[in-house]
Amino acid sequence: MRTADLFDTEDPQRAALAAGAVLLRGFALPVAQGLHAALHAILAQAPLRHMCTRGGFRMSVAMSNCGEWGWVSDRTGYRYTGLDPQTRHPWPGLPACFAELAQHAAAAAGYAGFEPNACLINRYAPGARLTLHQDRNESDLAHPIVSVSLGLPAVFQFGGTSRAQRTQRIPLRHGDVAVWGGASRLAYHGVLPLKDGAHPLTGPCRLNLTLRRACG
Ligand code: MD6
Ligand code: FE
Repeated sequence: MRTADLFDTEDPQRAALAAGAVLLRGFALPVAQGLHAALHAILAQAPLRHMCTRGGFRMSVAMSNCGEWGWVSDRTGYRYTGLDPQTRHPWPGLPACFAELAQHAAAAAGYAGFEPNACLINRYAPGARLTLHQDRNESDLAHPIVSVSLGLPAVFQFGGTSRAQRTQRIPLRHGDVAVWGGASRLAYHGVLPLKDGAHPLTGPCRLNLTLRRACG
């Protein structure tokens, strides 16, 4: 598919990535500063940390969470927890501005009634990357995932439901929101190593928020 064919001619801001997956270009721009300010408060309570994979590798992306549930990884595997294993406190609450953005983006992508209860926060410094993976720790895969990009641009890899299928490369920029569900919910995806740069809001990094309905 040519890149130009991805764009809906009715709305040039909307790109269909695949069945069930929609990219809403710049959708979060009007609220980006508010999101960033809320993030600052969250990360003071639940600091970013480099988790380990089950295989024992330190992840290059630094992570934290807010909401009822937080995604964690360690030598025993991947799961959602109600407590931050580092502080032993509940994860900070999901700010209203996060939930509202996710609900509006989901509805714009055709997933009305999305009520997130978990938000994974990813911070990429230059060189950080996320290898191809599926998001499959959520109990009900009928709910979509809403992914918000802030700061430096990145290249998103997006494949099929088997690891062997070829991937497309999609640039994700500050303010872009991807909504991901239906036939794409178990698609393999990843992020290529972040390039050096500086962004007026975030400085030398990219921040990604993925809002989910993790459990219940
Ligand atoms: C990122 N995102 O963009 C990593 N997962 O930094 C993800 O892994 C992701 O963007 C599921 C759905 C959307 C995503
Ligand atoms: Fe993911």
